Amino acid sequence: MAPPEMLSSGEQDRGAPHVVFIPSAGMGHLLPFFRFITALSSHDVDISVVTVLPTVTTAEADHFAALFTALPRIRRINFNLLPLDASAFPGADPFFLRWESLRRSAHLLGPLLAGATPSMSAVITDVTLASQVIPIVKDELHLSCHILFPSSTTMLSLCAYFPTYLDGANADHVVSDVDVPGVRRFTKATLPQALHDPNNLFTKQFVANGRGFTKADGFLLNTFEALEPEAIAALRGGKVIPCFPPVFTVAPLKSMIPADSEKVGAGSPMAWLDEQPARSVVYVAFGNRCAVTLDQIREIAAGLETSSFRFLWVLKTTVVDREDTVELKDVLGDGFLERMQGRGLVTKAWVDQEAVLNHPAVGLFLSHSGWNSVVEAAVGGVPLLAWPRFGDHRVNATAMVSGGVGVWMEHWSWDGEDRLVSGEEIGEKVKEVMADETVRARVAKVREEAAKAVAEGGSSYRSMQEFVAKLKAN
Ligand code: UDP
Ligand code: G50
Repeated sequence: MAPPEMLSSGEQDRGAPHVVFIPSAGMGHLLPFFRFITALSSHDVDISVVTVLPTVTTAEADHFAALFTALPRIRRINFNLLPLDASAFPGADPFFLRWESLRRSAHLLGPLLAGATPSMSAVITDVTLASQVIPIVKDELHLSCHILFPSSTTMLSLCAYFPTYLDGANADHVVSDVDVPGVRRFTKATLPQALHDPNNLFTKQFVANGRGFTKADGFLLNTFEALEPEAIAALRGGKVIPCFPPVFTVAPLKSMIPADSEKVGAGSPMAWLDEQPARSVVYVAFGNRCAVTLDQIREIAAGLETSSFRFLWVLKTTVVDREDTVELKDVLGDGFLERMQGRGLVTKAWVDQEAVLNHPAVGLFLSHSGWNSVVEAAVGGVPLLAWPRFGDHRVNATAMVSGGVGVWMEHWSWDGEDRLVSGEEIGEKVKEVMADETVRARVAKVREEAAKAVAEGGSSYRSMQEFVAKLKAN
């Protein structure tokens, strides 16, 4: 808090602002929240976090626990959801269902937050809840409401423009290519699969959220200037939609304190990486919730084997981690683990991916291009070989390529297509990109830009300062 003599005339010493965070579900959404909370906690701000238990996955529960242990001054506001009849949404993704139940329980947040002490001054919500939370925060509680957008700003531009696209060219609601003004044209095949169906649960949430954006007080963006300059400028300049709220680019955000599951010890992936030569290891991971089919897993294994490189492979076979009970040797087939002993490490456990991508032994990242993975690869200066699977991954891949982080295998399979990518093709591509010095030099430059953005005076540093000043002036 500023000493009284530093306050300008008419200004009163109001005490630290009390900011309430309303995170959603899925590690790709929670990690940027937790990282932003960690960053804000060093700015003389009171923080509360709305917490829903039980979480969908074990990884989420571990990371909530780690946050409250690492930052004991943060208050936890327990939020009980109304029951949701999941049978009304047959086959729906468990995270979309959790988002829906958060959205349908949002009206309970008004009374819950009105009673908070000290009284609140601002709310930061996840985008998945935006259209439900903004009216409660603005109209009932009369507080400011910012949205933290965990995916790419390129994806945000699509989300902001999509309702206009539906209303305008397309009275029959048949979705085709979408040309986002000032950003780029997304082919139909690049859009999240769900958006092809206007009745899909995700699509309904996505469109409602996009329609609510102009009522927000601002957006916190998980990106930095040099990575997505066009999308940031197009939103700021009102090209995507008129009157888009102010945006604050805050990435790359530092990691929070590691969860217990991430502790480094003998036999851990980090200890194994320490023994490998510089840039010799291919890191393979498809985020928290990509269930690659068994046949495709076997082809990836064959590709890694024929590539002859060392590798670290984080293998998940289910959407929800606690359902992942299969044995690695059964998934990978006869003798693979024995043959790869010493050359490759395969794990189903949670790894500290940020630390992996900052390790000098890692030379390539075969990834689904989840946005946090892209930003972490940029920070580590590790070229990304993108194999998008579903949702926002292909949109992110367009931003990843133009941002200079790596290459995108556009014709490799996408969920819903019944097509295997052969081990031979995977192995060849891995060899090619491992040897590509042009890609490596470009990502090394992006790495420098990422470091500059958060260093004193950099674009993300200044954005963070501006955001904190706005909170304190409220
Ligand atoms: N992650 C990790 N260890 C794991 C799996 C995932 O640290 O074993 C982190 C990863 O570093 C990233 C996030 O989880 O920060 C995943 O988000 P992303 O947007 O890349 O993909 P998603 O999981 O949402 O598809
Ligand atoms: C999962 C997914 C598709 C997808 C995203 C996922 C995003 C994009 C951001 O997390 O994160 C976003 C999500 C929900 C929403 C608005 C914007 O209502 O399968 O695009």
